[in-house]
Parts: sequence; structure tokens; C-alpha cells
Amino acid sequence: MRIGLVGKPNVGKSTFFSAATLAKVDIANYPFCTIDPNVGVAFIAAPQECPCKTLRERLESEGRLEPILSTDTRKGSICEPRTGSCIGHVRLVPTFLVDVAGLVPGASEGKGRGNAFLADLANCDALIQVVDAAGLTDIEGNPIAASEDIESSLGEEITFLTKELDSWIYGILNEGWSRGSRRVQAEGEKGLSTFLHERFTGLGANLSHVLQAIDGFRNQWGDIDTPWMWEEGKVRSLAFYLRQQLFPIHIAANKADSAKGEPWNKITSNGIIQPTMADMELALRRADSGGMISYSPGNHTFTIADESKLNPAQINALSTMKEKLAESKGTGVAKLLSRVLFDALDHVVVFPVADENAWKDGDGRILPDAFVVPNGIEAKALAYKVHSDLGDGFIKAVDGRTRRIVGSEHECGDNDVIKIHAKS
Ligand SMILES: Nc1nc2c(ncn2[C@@H]2O[C@H](COP(=O)(O)OP(=O)(O)OP(=O)(O)O)[C@@H](O)[C@H]2O)c(=O)[nH]1
Ligand SMILES: [Mg+2]
Repeated sequence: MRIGLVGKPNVGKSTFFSAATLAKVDIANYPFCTIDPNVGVAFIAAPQECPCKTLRERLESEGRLEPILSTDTRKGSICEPRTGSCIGHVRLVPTFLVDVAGLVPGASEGKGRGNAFLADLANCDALIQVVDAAGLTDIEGNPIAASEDIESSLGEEITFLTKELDSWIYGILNEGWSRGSRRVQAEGEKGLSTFLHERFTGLGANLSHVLQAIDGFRNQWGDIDTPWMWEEGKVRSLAFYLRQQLFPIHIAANKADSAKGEPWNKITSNGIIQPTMADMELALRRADSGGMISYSPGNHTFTIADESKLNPAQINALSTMKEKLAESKGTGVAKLLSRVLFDALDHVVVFPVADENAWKDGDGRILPDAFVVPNGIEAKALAYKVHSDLGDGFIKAVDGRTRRIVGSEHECGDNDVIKIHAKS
């Protein structure tokens, strides 16, 4: 999975990115601080408890494992993740994040950093638009005294970005439009879907995106009859439906710590709207990696490791953060990523294993892999995600919880443990 961070300059995209990935990137209070995109991996807590909890309970009841010791640093987890980690049965799974340069009005016509960074968004499964909920910047990202009319400046910020993305998609669509409409003339509606699929495959489009976009378009405009006669507005409308499918946009109402009131409650979006405090998340995660505090992303509080090692200014700053964190019920950063991945994109976590009883791989590692996949993915499609040989040689699968044998079309659900049998 790949989630892109977009928005006008100087809103906190790189701060959000760094807080979520712990990668070191440039952050500054001026526009276009980021030029080349940053790509990193964020680890997100799986929505359900890791199956290693069920496994532990089974082993304990069979007398094959001692109960959890109070000194256990992994708080009972017994899985051995190849990537990510698991403590207290909270399994962290990876997702890619992309932090791109700020977008200014006119970008799709080449203004600011132009189309170059629009292309950096290709292959993102969803976008998070970071907006400045404190109103500390103008539309081009220049610092200003806090905006008086935050509601309309947020509205403007959101509309302009959607319009830029729509125009970008329109540009690509329009360039090949005469060829596309000729195909519809020859092949009917099928010609349109094939054309759109081919045209946008480089941006990560699959057939289902295209068919859903056509559906939305048809609901508004009726039958797709004579596209070669369409006026510009109708082609733009098709571009809009395509953009919605290719790049659904969710909102991080950032700098929530400095916002007056809760302006995010007054904006509208087709996606999720989540207040965030990226700056605080970054500070907390850095303090945690430095051993100063113990903090897990998503938590509403943290503990100080050893107060005697801190100076009064540090203690003061930490206690202010603690209050703010409790009041806001977390910084919102991990929460938003989780909501986008698991709720909006409807993905689930599935655990392929080689041994359906012990839930181990061929090397004896317990539950080493956690795959983030679309909800209801068929067993054979999952096999292909694990390894193309497993997909090609697919014979059957076994549900590791029920031990039932299932076929290639079996739909996998959240937290399933699956053994795949394939011809070698
Ligand atoms: N008050 C507050 N300031 C924040 C927050 N997040 C980021 N900032 C500040 O906003 C400024 C811009 O942050 P960046 O992360 O560089 O913003 P950007 O969107 O990547 O900017 P460009 O790369 O220039 O497009 C910095 O001064 C950050 O410290 C936040 O949650 N609250
Ligand atoms: Mg940046």
C-alpha cells in the first residue's frame, strides 16, 4: 500500500511524514522546503490483536508455554515478525508513505513545481491532504498572522487541490481523447473502459477503478453514447470520476494544537477528516526513540523514563504536551493512517503460514508475515501476493483457525491465518 501526502506548501506534510516513518527529512517554516519526494515506510497497528495471542492461549492451555511473566518486554507476544514488530499482541504492519513538494494553484499548468511532482503521486492508493487548520499560512504557503476566516481559507485550500488533481487527470485524458472516442465508436462502451485502463495504468489504475468511474459518470450523465461529440465539461466530469477512484482524498487538519476552536468540524469532504498534531507526534516519537519517554503512536498518553535526568524546561514541555495529548485524545497521526488504510480502503491483515497447526513458516518462525490486502481477497490471489510460484501452483488452502480446507475462490477476512498448498 502507498499513501501520498499532498497539500499546499508549509502545512506540515514533511513533519507528518517524518513523525510516521521516523525518517529524517527537511522541515521548515517556508514554502517549497521539500522538492524531491520522500518515500518511507510507516508501521501501523493492525486493527485486531495479533493471532499470536490465540496461539499463546492454546499453547498455555496445553501446558506447552508458561504464562506471561511481568518482566516480559514483549508483553506476551510470541510471533516473530520479519518486518514491523509486535508487543502486547499489537502487530505493526508496514505501509509506504510518500511526501511530495507543496502544490500551488496552477500546478497542473506548470506553476510552482508543476506537473513533475504530480507524477510523484502515481501509484498512491489514497492521498492525505494535509491542511493548515491553524490558518498560519496563505494559499502559497507563506507565513501569515492567523487567518481570521479559517473556514473559508480551509475551504479554498481543499477545493484548489482537488481542482488541480482533476485538471491533471483531465490533461492526460484529453491528450488521447480523439483516439479514445474513436474506440468507443468502434467497440461501444467496452472500448471506453479499455482505453481508460490503458491510458491510466501508469498511474496505478486497474479495471475496477475504471468501471466504477464510468458508473459514477453514467449516474450523472446517462448513457455513454457519442463521446466524440462531448463538450469539454463532460470530458472534465469523466476526469473527476476517474480522479475520485484513482486518488481518494482524506484530510489531515494539521496544526490542530494551534487552531482556534475546531474548524475541521465545519469543512466537507468525501473522505475522512481527522485533526492532527504532526509536530507533537514527531517530538514524542523522537523522545521515545531517544529513551526519554515511552510512547506508542496512537496512545493518549506517555510515561517519562527518568525524571531526574531531565531539566525543568524539558519537564515543563513534556507536561504541557501530556495535557494537550490527553485533551485531544492523541495526535491523530496514527489514527488517520489506520482509518485510511483499514476503513476507507477496506484492507485487512492476513497471515500466510507454512504449517497450519503451529502457525510457522518453513524455517520455524511463528507468524512471520502480515500481509495488508483488500478485504475478501481470494485465496489464490493471496497466494500470488506471497509468491508467484505459490499462485501458479495453487492447489488448495487451509484456514489455520478452523483447519478447514478451502478452494482458490475462498475469500480471506481480517486476521485470517492461511496455509497455501501448491505444486512445487
Ligand atoms: N503548530 C504546529 N506547527 C506544525 C505542525 N506540523 C508542522 N508544523 C510546522 O509547519 C512548518 C512546515 O512544516 P513542513 O513539514 O516543512 O511542511 P511541508 O508541508 O512539508 O512544507 P513544504 O515542503 O514546503 O511544502 C514547520 O515550521 C513545522 O514545524 C503542527 O502540528 N502544529
Ligand atoms: Mg515538505
